[in-house]
Amino acid sequence: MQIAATHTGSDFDALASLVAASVLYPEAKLILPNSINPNLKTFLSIHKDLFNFYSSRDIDINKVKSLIVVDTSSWKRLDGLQSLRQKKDLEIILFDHHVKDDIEADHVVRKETGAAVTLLVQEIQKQKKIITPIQATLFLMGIYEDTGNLTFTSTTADDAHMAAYLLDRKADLSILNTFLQYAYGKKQKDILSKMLNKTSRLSFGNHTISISVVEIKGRIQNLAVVVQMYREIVNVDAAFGIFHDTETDKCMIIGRNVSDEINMGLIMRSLGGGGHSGAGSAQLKKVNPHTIETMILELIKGNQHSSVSLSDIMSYPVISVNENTPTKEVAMLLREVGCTGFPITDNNEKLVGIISRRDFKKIRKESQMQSPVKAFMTRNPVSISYDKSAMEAAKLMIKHDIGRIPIMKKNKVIGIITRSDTMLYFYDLLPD
Ligand SMILES: [Mn+2]
Repeated sequence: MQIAATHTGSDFDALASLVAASVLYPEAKLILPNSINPNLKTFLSIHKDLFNFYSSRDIDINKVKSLIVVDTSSWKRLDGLQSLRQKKDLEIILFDHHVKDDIEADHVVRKETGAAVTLLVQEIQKQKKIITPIQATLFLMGIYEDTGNLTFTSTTADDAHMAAYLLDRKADLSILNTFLQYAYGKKQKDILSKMLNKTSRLSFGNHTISISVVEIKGRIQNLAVVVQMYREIVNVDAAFGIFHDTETDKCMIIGRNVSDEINMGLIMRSLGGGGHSGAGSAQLKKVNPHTIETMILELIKGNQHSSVSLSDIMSYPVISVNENTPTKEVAMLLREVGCTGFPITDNNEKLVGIISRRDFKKIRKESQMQSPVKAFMTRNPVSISYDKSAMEAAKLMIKHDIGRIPIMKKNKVIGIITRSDTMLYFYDLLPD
């Protein structure tokens, strides 16, 4: 007899890996551990008939000749199958994304992917096995749950490739959302309402943040989901939850961010944790949660990409040219100053256009060089306010395919920002 097993406290990755194992090994009996996560229970209460699961008590352990283990490499995480450990001539096949542990297998597929099911789906794809849309949905749930919808830093290109493959195989995103939502249960709901009760918003330059300190008792799962929802409801760019576990005096810090100017990973790494620009977490022992709050604020203030505004990095003084200046003079001035374009203003110094090399290509005859520059300039130029960030300027340049943007203060051009200004800034080539 061949059986497939996974770790206790099964999550969607474990369940998906188990079902994927049955696609690769149709003879295998699937052993579902006695303890599984609540959102899995909800899923199974509806889908159980589709899968044929056994409990370790239902099978005769002595008849097991082959054991497939998925999503764990540790014997102690295999519920009720400990006696197999002593069994001689037992074939073991292992698929796992965790580091090596005490299960010695005859055939091992181990890679540090975000989800274990990714490894099994790769094999399914390779062997051209047919899977149903429901299987594809479950496998994708495994990938999404273990990779935080492909956003955790543990995510690999393999996970994303297999997610694409499963969408191709008709994985149903609406079903997936319904069941992954259950990660948000009563405990999570209570914490979210606590956070919302004493919410505060702070503005830093161009972005808004919110930090919330909440006391919890013991380990609570899926706090990241809570912070994610909190950020969306409070509608800030970056949200931080500092969860103080009063039993262990540990603080779990979780951050979610959508601003280009805050790097959550950087902040969390400074606190001893990790992450990437959009999401991160850290854990600190025996530190007052309000001290952590202050630390986060200091880190955001100290983040130079967030505090520098355009007026700090623009080119100035800016030379602007009156719209009635003959084009020939403008061309000479450009050569003299050694730049590639000027803002054009009217007699009231109002910005009316911009002239750049590209505009000079419109000139066909030498005589046209006598015409005022307003004949060739680009009208309605894109401009930006001096208190905006370099990132916003860069985004405008990409959106409008332009290399320079006049910087405005109270309807006056006070400077210009060029593509090279933003490049220098982003690559930290500017002196402090
Ligand atoms: Mn896993």
